[in-house]
Amino acid sequence: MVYPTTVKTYLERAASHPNAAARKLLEIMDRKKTNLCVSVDVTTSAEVLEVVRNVAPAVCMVKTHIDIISDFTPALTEELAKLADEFDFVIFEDRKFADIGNTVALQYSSGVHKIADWSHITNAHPLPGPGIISGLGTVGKPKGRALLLLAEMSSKGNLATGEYTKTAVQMARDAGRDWVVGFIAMGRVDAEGDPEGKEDFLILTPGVGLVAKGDKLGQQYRTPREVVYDSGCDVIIVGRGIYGVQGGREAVLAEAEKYREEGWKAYEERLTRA
Ligand code: 5BU
Repeated sequence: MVYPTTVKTYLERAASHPNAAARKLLEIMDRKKTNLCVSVDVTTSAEVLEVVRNVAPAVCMVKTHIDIISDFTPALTEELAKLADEFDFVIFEDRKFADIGNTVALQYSSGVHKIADWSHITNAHPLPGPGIISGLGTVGKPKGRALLLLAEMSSKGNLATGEYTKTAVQMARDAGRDWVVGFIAMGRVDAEGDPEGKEDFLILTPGVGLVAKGDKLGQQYRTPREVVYDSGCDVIIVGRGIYGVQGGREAVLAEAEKYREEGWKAYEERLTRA
């Protein structure tokens, strides 16, 4: 089945999106011709900034795990925000909130990381129920931020399947896409219940690799084409496959370019699929 959202351009979808962060992302994707998000899972501020500077021309989004940085200071997120403006990308803190509404609101706004101050997009497990969405919304909505729900995961044996995934999609529908703009998922989990593609959720997909098929800890990889063309996802998320390549700065950018090209080709082909 050709799901209607997958034959619309990112720019067309930007035009009708009610959320400012999602609109910004879709516009950047169109402008830079990229659906690549690089996941910067390195553990010092200097390494994060180095990887980001290397891959910046090729990405629409940079994904962080800010709690793995051993020498974190606010200077890091200030610099990331500057780079995001300069190189035209959005920042996605992959925080995977998973507590009651009151607690996640504090985790999102406060502590040392103050995630809502610099991260355009973050994500949450639907596990605790709709209170997690409203709790995060009290902090993120006034700032024009966006939330993704984890409807599926890439790791072997994960429990986000079947009814759980369906409930996650329903929770997003109930919340409205002016705040919940889409899902972490492996495919178009939103197709059922919206056959005409009127809702237009974003699907962001980790577990993407051109060479490796997985790691020793349950990660599973698919190619950009499988993710974007076969499964209709919107953004490919790549970590070790890009920042892990040997050969220094040029090699890292060259690898990012390779993923960008593969992801973009798959997107262009799906637009014209009959
Ligand atoms: P990798 O190096 O490309 O395997 O990194 C993948 C990143 O995406 C890493 O930061 C994970 O935390 C993240 N991820 C994932 O791999 N799978 C998931 O289901 C989710 C996030 Br949700």
